[in-house]
Amino acid sequence: GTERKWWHSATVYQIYPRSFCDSNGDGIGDIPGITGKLDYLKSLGIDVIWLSPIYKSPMDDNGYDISDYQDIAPEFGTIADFEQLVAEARNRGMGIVLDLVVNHTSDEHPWFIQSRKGPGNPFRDFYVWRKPAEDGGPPNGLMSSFGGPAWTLDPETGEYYLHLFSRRQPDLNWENPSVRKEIYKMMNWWLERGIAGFRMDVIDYIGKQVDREIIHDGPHLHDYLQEMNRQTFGSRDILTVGECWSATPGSALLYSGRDRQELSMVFQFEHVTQQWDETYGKWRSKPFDLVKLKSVLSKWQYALAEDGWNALFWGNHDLPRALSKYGDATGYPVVSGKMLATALHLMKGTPFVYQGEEIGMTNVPFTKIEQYRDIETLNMHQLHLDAGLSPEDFIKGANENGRDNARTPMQWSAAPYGGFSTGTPWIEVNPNYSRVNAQAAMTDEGSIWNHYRKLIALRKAHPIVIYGLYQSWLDQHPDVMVYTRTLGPDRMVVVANFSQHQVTLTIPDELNITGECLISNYKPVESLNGTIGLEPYEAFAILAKAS
Ligand code: TEU
Ligand code: CA
Repeated sequence: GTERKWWHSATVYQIYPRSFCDSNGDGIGDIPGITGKLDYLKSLGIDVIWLSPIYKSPMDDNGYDISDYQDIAPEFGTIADFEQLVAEARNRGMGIVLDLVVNHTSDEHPWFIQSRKGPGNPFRDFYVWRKPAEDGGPPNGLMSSFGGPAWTLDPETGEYYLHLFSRRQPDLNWENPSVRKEIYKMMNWWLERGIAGFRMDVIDYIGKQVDREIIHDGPHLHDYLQEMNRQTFGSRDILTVGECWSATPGSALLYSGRDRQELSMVFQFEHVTQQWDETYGKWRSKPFDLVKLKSVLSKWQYALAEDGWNALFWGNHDLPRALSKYGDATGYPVVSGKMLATALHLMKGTPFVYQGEEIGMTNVPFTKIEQYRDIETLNMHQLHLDAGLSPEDFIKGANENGRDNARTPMQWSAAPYGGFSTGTPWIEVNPNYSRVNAQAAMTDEGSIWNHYRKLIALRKAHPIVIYGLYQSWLDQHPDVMVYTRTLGPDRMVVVANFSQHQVTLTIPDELNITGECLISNYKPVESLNGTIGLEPYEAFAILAKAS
């Protein structure tokens, strides 16, 4: 049986600080803005808040390029602001999880400024330097996620340095024990400030072996994670979640198995990357396939049924808005938003709500590249133009999967700029803020927001939601997701119609059930047998408890 952990029953809310709430009118979200919204998060039932990076940074990648791990970016506030946030959150029974970005730093980090001075410098081996190849070009064929080679020639020393992201994000050399020691020291500095855990950025990369062109799952990855665990959070009861785009069910058990002394859980991305185009990746729009989506989600539920733990999410700051990607933002926004929440939150694992998902925020209809801010999008746009692809095609792809979709300001009310700021925001607000906003959602009993609030409460009220064994049904059904959770004699059936048309569903005899309707986005459904007619995006859960 699974040993009980506090984060098994928790729901995490991800905040992208730059876009959450601006308290001083400079158009940029900040920490006091977050502190001012803690009651909003408390009323939703949130237990943990994961903050995307708040540290000093030139903001080349909006904070995922850190120049001082132990100071706050001035546009976000001060250490005192942060400590107040931690205290105010704790007063409300909530914890703060920080984003640990240690695959790379900013090129403005003092370590890199020293390192690039040359081979004699004690910090030289904090980063990955290589001599040019025979032809004077990059040492090997590694490519950056943000386009182009992962190597940049540094004229000062005539050597190349590695950056798997932007050239302003030089990769740290984790093979260097001094690097690991400095990182652990920094982590303990934050742990002593009472944080509730870490989300670990591209943590599957820290075991990279560059000369063998091994980037993720390197041979020492798990040695480093076990060392990190021992040296920092292992003795504390905190939540750790690794971002692992390369994760498989097998590796997930290595990261999160109960006897592994590594992490609590990992984010896997198979349900995301399976929809991408083989050649153009996410930049070529492609509708998602429910049968494939269900098979990936079920595979992960089965793989971690007895050990390890799933992190459940539809979106984050790198992904398009869930309602636009998997729901129906134009036709049935409210019922499809509730359906998506029901399908995800009643699976086994810790749910992560991305800011704005709970009020049905959608992708933003930008029409020109000047509206975009994300370095990945801007770099890829240039590469598409260089490759002779049409700008219109690129914008179509960015509209569907660009990261800025998740980074437009949180929509608090119908006030100017959606109540996010009294000044001009750093990125345009989605024009639908007058209809889609937190103020309207909280006062509407039938809103997506209230549906999330109920789901989050269900997790706390019913152990079957946390620990029930997952079993999928009707796997080949193209429109409907059906699964059961069982715990002892109790059984819960979850049905979610992912389609915009009515569906007549034939219920397998094994699924016959009569019980309490825990939640629904139309009228309550208390029994299943024979056939049932589902409305567009209809979703519900029935719990049959042994009398
Ligand atoms: O993302 C890692 C990562 O691989 C993504 O950037 C992914 O490649 C991309 O979004 C797919 O289009 C983490 C952070 O979540 C991301 O915001 C950072 O840009 C990146 O690492 C570098 O720190
Ligand atoms: Ca501000």
